Amino acid sequence: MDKHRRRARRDGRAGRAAKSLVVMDEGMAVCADSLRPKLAHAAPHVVTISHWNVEWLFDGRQDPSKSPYADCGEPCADKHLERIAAGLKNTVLNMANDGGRRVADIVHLAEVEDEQVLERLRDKLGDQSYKPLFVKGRDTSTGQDVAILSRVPVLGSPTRTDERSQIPLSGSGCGSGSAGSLSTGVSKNVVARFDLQKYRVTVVGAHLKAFPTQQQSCMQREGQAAVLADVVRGEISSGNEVIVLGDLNDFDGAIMDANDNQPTSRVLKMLKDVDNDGMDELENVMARLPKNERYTAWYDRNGDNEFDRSSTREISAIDHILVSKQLARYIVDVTFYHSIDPTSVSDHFPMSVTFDFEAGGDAKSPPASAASSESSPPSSSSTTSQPAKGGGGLWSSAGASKASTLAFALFVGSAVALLARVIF
Ligand SMILES: [Ca+2]
Ligand SMILES: [Ca+2]
Ligand SMILES: [Ca+2]
Ligand SMILES: [Ca+2]
Repeated sequence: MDKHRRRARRDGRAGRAAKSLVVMDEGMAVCADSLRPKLAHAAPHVVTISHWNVEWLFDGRQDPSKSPYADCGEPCADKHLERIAAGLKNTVLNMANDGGRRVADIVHLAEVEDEQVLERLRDKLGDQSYKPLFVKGRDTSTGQDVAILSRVPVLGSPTRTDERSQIPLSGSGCGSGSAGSLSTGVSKNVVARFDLQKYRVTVVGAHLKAFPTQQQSCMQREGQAAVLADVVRGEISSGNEVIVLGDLNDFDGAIMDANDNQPTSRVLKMLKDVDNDGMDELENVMARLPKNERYTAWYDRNGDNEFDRSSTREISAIDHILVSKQLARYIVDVTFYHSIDPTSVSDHFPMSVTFDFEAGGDAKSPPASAASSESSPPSSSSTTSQPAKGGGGLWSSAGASKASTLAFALFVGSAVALLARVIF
């Protein structure tokens, strides 16, 4: 938070002259905008989907005191909005990316205040072909929401899940002690469906509870993962492909990030193997990157407000894009954009995955090294801590019935229930 306060004060002093904080080349962006092709209202055969935690993209008016711009107000919030717009134009929306092939069609954002701020961001980007998709969430503590800008038409209206999970889940590796509450929902999530070529794709965006290894947060996040896994199973049962993306605030124990961070939770495992049968339904696209590029966030561990690019101590991969296996066959590119200055723009880095639906759709598996040497669970605890089946859902809470022989029946039952209640 010190970093935020310093930034806010600096913005307050510098006001509109703080151009040097912007990481992009403004001239290039204007040029890029004028070159942006006008897309037909249908998904092109090359589709890029991106995610970025834009760190308190608020309007500076009556913002929660946790916001770094609460004190300085609108001038600082406006400055931050400009930085984020510039950051987007310089990364996931940069026409220089592969001749425009990798310009994002669907951008998921975390830490957006509301629909009005989302619209202001879109207007700042200067491209009205991106439509704001927003469903107000339930994080009353921060007021933060997740949101989507999309130039692919959404099917119906975007929605969200308000389901809850009991916590802690049995077999949790989060640690002993209280979960701090009896149940949890996913306060920040969005569910939107798109037709991407011949596939109906459900995009599930989320921002999960912060603090990867803190015990109660870990337990809550596992409950949140159980809720999202329910949604994913329902969508797959409906015949849809699925992309789960966002700030999941947790590490993937099967794919080491650049700093070898290990999760204590099973959040990523649960979101990849959504029916807990030992086979992943979703692939983490990070596996396709070399290990030294696998980081999405900066944490100023030594509190010096400096990001030391020569060290891995302050970086981690806690944002993720998980893609169902059928879609994953079409992945032609994965990029984490590390050009962003995390000390002045956002403490997270933007990320993209690009699909080419005319590129064959086969032989696009992650590198063998990622699959073989790194997809093994890091320790025996991964197998011993398998979540118990039964109870009220696929992942039961501690103390709930462990009627594993009923697991299949319950799975079918929950899938039918999901079909009935999930969305549209
Ligand atoms: Ca506000
Ligand atoms: Ca809000
Ligand atoms: Ca599975
Ligand atoms: Ca530092």
